Amino acid sequence: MQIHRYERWWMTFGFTMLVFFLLLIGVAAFADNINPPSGMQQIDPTKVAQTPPFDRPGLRKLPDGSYEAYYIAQVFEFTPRVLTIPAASKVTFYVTSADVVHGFFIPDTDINMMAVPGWVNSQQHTFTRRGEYLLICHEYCGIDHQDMFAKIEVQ
Ligand SMILES: [Cu+2]
Repeated sequence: MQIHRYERWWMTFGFTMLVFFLLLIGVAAFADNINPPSGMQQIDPTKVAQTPPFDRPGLRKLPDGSYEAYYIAQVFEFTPRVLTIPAASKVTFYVTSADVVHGFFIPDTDINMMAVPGWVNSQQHTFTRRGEYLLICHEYCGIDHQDMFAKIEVQ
């Protein structure tokens, strides 16, 4: 079989790049210990409403003055639908899904998560501006996805 010289150079370049990038992934995974998220809290998606702390979704004040907010995402609503938070407080949001994958997004903040059945996702935010915030689902979850939202009032 006759392979043109340029074709051989190009195949050598492609193969070299493939090996180089596989090596980079190997170094990142094993030497630098960079891996997909693990050690996340798990939950039985069929028993979310009975599993503490999601059996009482809502806001909890911690001894250090910060807050924890527990949310359940389920077609096509968030529980709780309205949450009132004191201004300038640090809130850790915990969210899980009781059915399919949902989004958990609060525009104008850095809260942007996925609510995945079987897993508890969390993110922290300090609300410095008073007012009303919208919490929306930004992962298509079904026929009424566009109506899946909740409200957060910062007072
Ligand atoms: Cu949705």
